[in-house]
Amino acid sequence: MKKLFGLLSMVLLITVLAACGNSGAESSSGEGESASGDSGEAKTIKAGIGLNSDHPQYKGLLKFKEIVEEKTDGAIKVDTYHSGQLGDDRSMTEALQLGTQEVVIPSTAPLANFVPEFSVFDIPFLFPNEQVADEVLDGEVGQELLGKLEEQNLVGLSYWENGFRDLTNSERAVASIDDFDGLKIRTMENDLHLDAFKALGANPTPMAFTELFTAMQQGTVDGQENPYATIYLQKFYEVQDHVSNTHHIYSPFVFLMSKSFYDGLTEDQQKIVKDAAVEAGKHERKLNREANEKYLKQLQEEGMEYTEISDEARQEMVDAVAPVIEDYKSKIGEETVDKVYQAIEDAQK
Ligand code: KDG
Repeated sequence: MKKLFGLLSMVLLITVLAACGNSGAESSSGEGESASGDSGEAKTIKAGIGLNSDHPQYKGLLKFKEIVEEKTDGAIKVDTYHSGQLGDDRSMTEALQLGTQEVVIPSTAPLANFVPEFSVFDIPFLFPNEQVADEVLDGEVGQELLGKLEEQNLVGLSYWENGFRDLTNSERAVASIDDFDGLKIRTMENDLHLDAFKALGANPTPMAFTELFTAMQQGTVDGQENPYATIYLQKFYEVQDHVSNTHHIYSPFVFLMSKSFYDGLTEDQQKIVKDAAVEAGKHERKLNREANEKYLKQLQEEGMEYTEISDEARQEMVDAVAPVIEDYKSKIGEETVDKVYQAIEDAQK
């Protein structure tokens, strides 16, 4: 009996050791994978965004999932999370650096805390329209900026669109710069946004998007600024009464991937995820433009009062923020600022 027990223990031990050896080899580094990256074990991309599942940003992410899973024949699986389920833009970006999350699509504004040059897109009244923004972002200088993310252990695969930001608040109709006086406005976590709102006379507070709705509901802030699609789809009209077409900043999104994950992909897979991020981005931009066009009307139907900013009133805002822009040129990097201004000029020729 003792002998039989000893034999059984030995067999069990050998089986366990063999199993450990196998799993170690498989998870080591994809060694022995075929060119298509098919090691038999699917790689998983955990992808998170801050906006909710109705927003074009999430629809774009689903498109990315569809393309990647189809083109890799299931060798790469994409799990999607919306509404800040994985955290806010900044903490998700940090998770990419640590390698605990693979994809996030933040606005460029919080990204400036990682690569200061991204703040060039925080310059108020920079882009005249979406088409010029597309040309600059998809052109040389936009791509050069994506390259700078590598030093931060991040890979920028493409630009998507958040869009032109417009002001909402629960205090008063904002028609001119005087109406900003003392308004408690939530801004994204970005110094240039903060200083620009101070220059307009407001009392700005930086805050993560995930905390914004409650802050407006509880009156911690009077207002915020975001594109109409976000204002409508996140139901901000439930806690905000006034909306004005300030169009003060155009926010791009950046499709970010963790560098350690990207480096672990085969060349074929890297091309697939890059192309998918570009393709899904085109889809997202289209949906987002359609959404921004239709949601201003629906915000009014939900009871928000809309105030149009006249050309003269907008010019006063442009003049008020001009010294802030001057001050930030050296912080952003003169070369980057000049290149972006030049690219905007070229795009309008
Ligand atoms: O998913 C993106 C959002 O987290 C965020 O970027 C939205 O513009 C935004 C904001 O105001 O924080």
